[in-house]
Amino acid sequence: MLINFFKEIKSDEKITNDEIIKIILEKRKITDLKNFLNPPHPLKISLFDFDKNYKKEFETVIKILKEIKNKNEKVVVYTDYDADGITGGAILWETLYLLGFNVMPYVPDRIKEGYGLSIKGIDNVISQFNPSLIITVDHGITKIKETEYAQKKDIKIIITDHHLKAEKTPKAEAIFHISSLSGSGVAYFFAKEIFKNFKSKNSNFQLLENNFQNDYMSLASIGTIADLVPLTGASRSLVKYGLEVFPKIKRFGIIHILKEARIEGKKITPYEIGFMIAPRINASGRLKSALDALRLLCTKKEERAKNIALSLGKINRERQDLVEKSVDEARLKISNFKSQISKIIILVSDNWHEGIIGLIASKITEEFYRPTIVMTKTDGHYKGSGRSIKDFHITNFLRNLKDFLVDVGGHEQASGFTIEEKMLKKFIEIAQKKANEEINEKILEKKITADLKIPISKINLDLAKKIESIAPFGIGNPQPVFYSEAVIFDAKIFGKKNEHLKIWVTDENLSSNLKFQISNCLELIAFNQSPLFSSLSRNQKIKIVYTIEIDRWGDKEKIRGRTIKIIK
Ligand SMILES: [Mn+2]
Repeated sequence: MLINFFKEIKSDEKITNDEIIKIILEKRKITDLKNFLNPPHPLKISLFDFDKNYKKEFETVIKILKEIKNKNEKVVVYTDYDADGITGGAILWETLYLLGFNVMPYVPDRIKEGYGLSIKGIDNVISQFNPSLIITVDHGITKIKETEYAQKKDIKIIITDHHLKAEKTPKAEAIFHISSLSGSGVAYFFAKEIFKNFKSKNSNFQLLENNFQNDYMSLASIGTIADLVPLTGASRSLVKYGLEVFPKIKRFGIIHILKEARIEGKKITPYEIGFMIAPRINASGRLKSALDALRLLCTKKEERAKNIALSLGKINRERQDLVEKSVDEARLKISNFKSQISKIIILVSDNWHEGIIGLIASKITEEFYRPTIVMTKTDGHYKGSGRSIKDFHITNFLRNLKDFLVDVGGHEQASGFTIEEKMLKKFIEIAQKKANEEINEKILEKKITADLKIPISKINLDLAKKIESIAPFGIGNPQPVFYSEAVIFDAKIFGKKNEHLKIWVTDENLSSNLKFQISNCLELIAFNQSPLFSSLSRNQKIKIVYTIEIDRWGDKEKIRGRTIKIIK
């Protein structure tokens, strides 16, 4: 196990906690400290702050919307089926609806239509709603011929998206493409600008004002975290303030998701969003229609919200079971490999659910620390999903094999592709061969990355408080990780089944003198690590990689560490 760190702080070094924070943020290329510690409120950020050309672009939007409203023509908000699309779609659909537009949401079917605008999807929209305008949320920036197709059918297209641009963009009536935001973030600022233009004399003025201050901000924070958008700049503003207002939200959909996930009344952090709330919204689109999740977020009927939340909870558990079962099958396939595990793991099934192959690949990558490709049969084709380890660009790897593939897309760590059945065998053979050439042992060595190597004596409650001030943590701004070489003072096991471990550690140079006592030690919790207990002893040297947090009860505060890895 390799432990990487950005900088080492020595025990005789004089350094303040503020300086430690500065070093940590520097590593993240965050230099505007003032703005970072006090990010501007999303209400103070305008769509036009992202690109000054948007003022002109937006005039077109207003012109189109006014015309449509006068003629009472139909608008369709065409969104994506994942948590980012669903929350963004909810924001934009509801804004237009409350402003009196004749507007419907449309969420494509993941399996039958696939991601984004499609000819099939546009045909469905026409037959169901016959709109004169489609506004996309969280997709569209690459759909040139689909945009043209809709326009030929006399439908205007406005695109809001954050995905990677291609060389050419569609000839839509207006495009708002902001890559530093999530799709729901773009929808938030876009909808807010529409509200600003149509708010006068509107009877829902107060309601919408409140929504942009609370509900829509927290919906956008769900989409931003779920889509793994870096929590810096305006995305940090949305998430920081969006999470703060969660307790104020009376929206039945949110209340009942929290209830069903048993986190009602709990502080909502990116963890609760990423592991409890977003998976429930995503589950809907993975296993059945995602429109239910959008309905849940917008319904005014409490009974309906409760029922959909319960059903999403159930689908999410089904999804978890399905992933678990499929991962078991994947493990079995791996154990059947004749020789040792190859440098890239490639797995094929005829019956894994297409909606979860990415999740299977993630779990296998994590467990075996190998880039992993998982493929499953769909009608006529195989769909594939790849996940990678540090320092290996899986999408570039697949792009170099594009002669075998129908299409491929993604980024460094995650990829999706389609392949024809007759290409499968050859593809696997060549991919294995290329992986053998390109992946060296160094890449396959498991690595842990810490921000700082630091003596235990420099870790204190005030530092933990300063760290809290740079939250929320997530992509782009992860929770700071420390690495210390320490000695053990004491250890014990705890938990319902004695499954957890608690250790008290201090610096090595303290262990031989009178200061070697519990009050000078840092207490650390190691979840599910009790099997280590019997191999630990006082004075033993260990290496620990950990995060720190504040343990609060009543009005008492205490610093506590949480181990990521203990290395003896
Ligand atoms: Mn998105």
